[in-house]
Amino acid sequence: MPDPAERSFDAVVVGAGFAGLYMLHRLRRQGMDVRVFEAGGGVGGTWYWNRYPGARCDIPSMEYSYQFSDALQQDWEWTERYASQPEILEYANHVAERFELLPHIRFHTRVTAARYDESERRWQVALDSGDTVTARYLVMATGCLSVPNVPRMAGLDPEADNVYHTGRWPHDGVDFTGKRVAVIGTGSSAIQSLPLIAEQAAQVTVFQRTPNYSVPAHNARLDPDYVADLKSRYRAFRARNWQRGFGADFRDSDRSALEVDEAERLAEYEDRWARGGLAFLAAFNDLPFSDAANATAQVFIRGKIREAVNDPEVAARLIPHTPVGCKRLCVDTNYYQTFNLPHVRLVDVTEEPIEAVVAEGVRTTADTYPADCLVLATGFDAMTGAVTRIDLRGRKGQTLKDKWQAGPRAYLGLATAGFPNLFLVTGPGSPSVLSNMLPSIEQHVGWIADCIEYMQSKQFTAIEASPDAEEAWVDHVNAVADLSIYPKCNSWYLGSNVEGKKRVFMPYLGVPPYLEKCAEVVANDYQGFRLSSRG
Ligand code: NA7
Repeated sequence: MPDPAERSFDAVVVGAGFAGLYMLHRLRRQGMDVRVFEAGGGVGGTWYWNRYPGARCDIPSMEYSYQFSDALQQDWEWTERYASQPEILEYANHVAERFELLPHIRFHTRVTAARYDESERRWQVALDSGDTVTARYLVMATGCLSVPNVPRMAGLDPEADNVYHTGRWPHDGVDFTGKRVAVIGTGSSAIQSLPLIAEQAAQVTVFQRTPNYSVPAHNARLDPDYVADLKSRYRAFRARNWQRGFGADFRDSDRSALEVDEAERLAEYEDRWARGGLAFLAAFNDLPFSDAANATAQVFIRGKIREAVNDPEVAARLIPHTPVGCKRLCVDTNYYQTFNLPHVRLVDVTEEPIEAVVAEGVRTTADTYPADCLVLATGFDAMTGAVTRIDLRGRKGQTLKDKWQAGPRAYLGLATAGFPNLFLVTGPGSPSVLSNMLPSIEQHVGWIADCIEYMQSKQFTAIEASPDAEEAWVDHVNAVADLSIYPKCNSWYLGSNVEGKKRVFMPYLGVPPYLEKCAEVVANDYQGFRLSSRG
C-alpha cells in the first residue's frame, strides 16, 4: 500500500506520453499535487511501445516537439527530417528529466478503474497494484494509438515468443536473420517495417487485407543551415503552423484539383511526390472533400505503384481502390520496391482468407505459408480503446463503456457529460490525429490547466459538460465528417478496424474552427459546461 500521504492528490494523470508529461508539468507549475500513473516502464507513450524497425514519425521533426519552452526548442537538436522512434523517445526522456517530472510518475502501474464519488467530488482511482488513490481531477492522457488491435485468428497465441505486435515490440529488438517471417497487415507500421525486415529475413510473406496508399518520405539528415534559419524564427513559425493544424511543409493550396488542366495537376503531384511526405494530400484544397478531385490523386499514385513494382500482378494487388487519405496516408522508404525482392511475396487475404496460424506458419484457404515468426502489424483500438478499457464510472455509477457503446460522445473531445472533473487529452471529437499531435496536445493541456486554475480561483469544485452542448458538438463533428471522403472507407478513424466496434468517425476535421470554438467557450465562462461549488 502506498504511504497515506500518497493516496490523495489534486490531480491524477493517466499516461506518461507527451500529453501526460506536459499535463504534469503544467499542473505542477500551478502548485498542484499531481501523480501520473503509467503502465510502461518509461515515458514516451506510443514512442515507448512502438519500437519496430523503421518506426518513425510522419510529421517533420522540427515541428513534432513541444513549443511551451523556448529554451527547450532551441536546445534540442533533431538529426533527420523525420525523427526515428529512438530519437523521439530520447527527446521524451530529456523533457522528463529537464523539467524534473520523473519523481511524480509511477511506472509499471496501470489504472484499472476509476469511480466518481459524488459526495466528495473526487475520483477514486484503482491501480493494478491493488492500491486506490483519490484526486479532485482525473486526466486521461492515454493516447490515441496505444491499445494494440490483436486479430482473432484460430491458433494465434499473441503472447508466443515468436509473435510480435508492432505496437508492443521487444525492447532488445528482434533479429530476423535467416528467418521466414509472416507479416499481417499493410498499414503504416507494416509499410515502415517491411523494407527493414526484408533486409534481414530469408523470406517474408505479407498478408494484405486492404492495400494502402503511400508516398515517399525522402527522409534525410537535416541541413544545419535550414535548422539555424528555422530556429532564428522558431516561435513565430510554430505559432503560425499551430493555427493551421499542420506545418509549413504542408503548403496548403487554395486551388481545386478540377480547376487546373491535367498538365498543371500532374506537375503539382510530381512536385509533391518528389518532395515527399503527407503534404501530398494538400496539393489541392478539395482532395479530402470531392470524389472527382480525389480520383485524380488516386490515378496518380496508382501510376507510381505500377512504376515501382516490377510484377504487374503484384502491383495490381497493391493498388488501393479507396479515396486517397481516407485511410491515413502512409509515408515510406522503399515500401513498394520491397515487393520486387525475390524473397518477398504478397498474399491477398480477401482472395484467400487466413484460416489459422499453425505450427508451420500461416494457413489460408489456398495454401500454407511457412513462417518461423509472425509480425502483427494490425494496428490499434484507436482513440477510445485506452479509455474504455478502464472501468470508468461517473455520476450514478454510469460506465463510460456503456455511454460510448454507440460511439464516443465528448464535448470538444475534452470532457464527457456525466463524468465531472474528468478530462480527455485529444479525445474523440477533437482534431487530434487529423492534426500535428504535439501542438494539439499542448493546446488541450493548456486548456485543461487554465480551466482548473479558473475553477480554483472561483472556488468551483466540479465541472461537467452539459448533455445538450455535447450532443450539439457530436452532431457537428459528424456533419463535418459527412462532407468529406473520410467515412467512405474502413479505417481506424472510424473504429472499423476493430471487430465489434461501432463505426463512427472520431476525430474533428478542422483545426482553425476548433481553436476558435475552444477559445470562445472560455471567453463565455466555459459555455456548455456546468460549474458548481459544494453546497
Ligand atoms: P493500421 O493503419 O490500422 O493498419 C493495420 C493493418 O492491419 C491494416 O492493413 C489492416 O487491414 C490489417 N489488419 C487488421 N486486422 C487484420 C486481420 N484480422 N487480418 C488481416 N489484416 C488485418 O495500423 P498501423 O499500426 O499500421 O498504423 C496506425 C497508425 O500509426 C498510422 O495510421 C499512423 O498514424 C501511425 P484493414 O485496412 O483493416 O483491412
